[in-house]
Amino acid sequence: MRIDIVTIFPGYFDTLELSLLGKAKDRGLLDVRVHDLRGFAHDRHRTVDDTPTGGGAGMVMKPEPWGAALDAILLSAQEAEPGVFDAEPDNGSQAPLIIFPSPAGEVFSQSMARELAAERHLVFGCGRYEGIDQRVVDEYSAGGRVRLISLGDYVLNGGEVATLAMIEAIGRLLPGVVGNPESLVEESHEDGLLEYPSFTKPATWRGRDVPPVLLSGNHAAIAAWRQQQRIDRTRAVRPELLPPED
Ligand code: JEK
Repeated sequence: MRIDIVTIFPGYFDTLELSLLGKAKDRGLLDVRVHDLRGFAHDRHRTVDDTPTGGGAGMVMKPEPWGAALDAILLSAQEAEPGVFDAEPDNGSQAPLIIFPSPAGEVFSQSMARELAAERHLVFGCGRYEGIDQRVVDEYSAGGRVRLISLGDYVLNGGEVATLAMIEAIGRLLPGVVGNPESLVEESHEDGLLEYPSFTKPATWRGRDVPPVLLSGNHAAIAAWRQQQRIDRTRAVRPELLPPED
């Protein structure tokens, strides 16, 4: 998968070199390219923001640098793979999908991560200040390959942290990225309950014993205990995830 990121803070994405995703990059499974939006601002001060039209607090990102950055990325995608823009957006298009992290977007979820992991090319546009001039979203939405996605119902200072979280969730679903595919198989059979608690050695730590059933070697009893833990935990902290009882 190819991922382009447009940001005024490229340093946020240095962490993509670490851990699982760094290895995926080294192994050619993930091709991440970070672009500094200021490199597409052509005035002397490389200005990317301006005052909100109609008044209001804060600043808004100017459309021109965004247009230049996104056009350059889309052009390079087309040059790399000339067929990608041929199909219609609702007909299995392989054209890049542009994601604008936004507090006004659809809320990100595991099912969305699965959808996005099936894409060939994602482009993340990370806004700052009060966000990006709406005409940028409208301009690229005309191609039918734009999504506004929110990380959750709280306010961040920009799209960078949301982009990192989404890339981590998507990246671990790509074939060959997670070391032990068994853990992904387990997840794909998910029923929406919270997970069971995990333990390792030693069997006693600070007077706290591992639940004895886990040392019993009785695999059916272990599976039953874990499933009950999942139900109990879900009822305690996320009852809305439980199937409706009648
Ligand atoms: C992208 C700029 C900062 C801060 C004003 C007024 C109520 C806030 C934009 N889950 C998520 N939360 N926040 C973001 C996110 C924040 C961003 C940008 C994503 C670009 N900002 C900012 C305040 C406001 N609003 C009405 C909400 C707007 C995000 C994601 N993904």
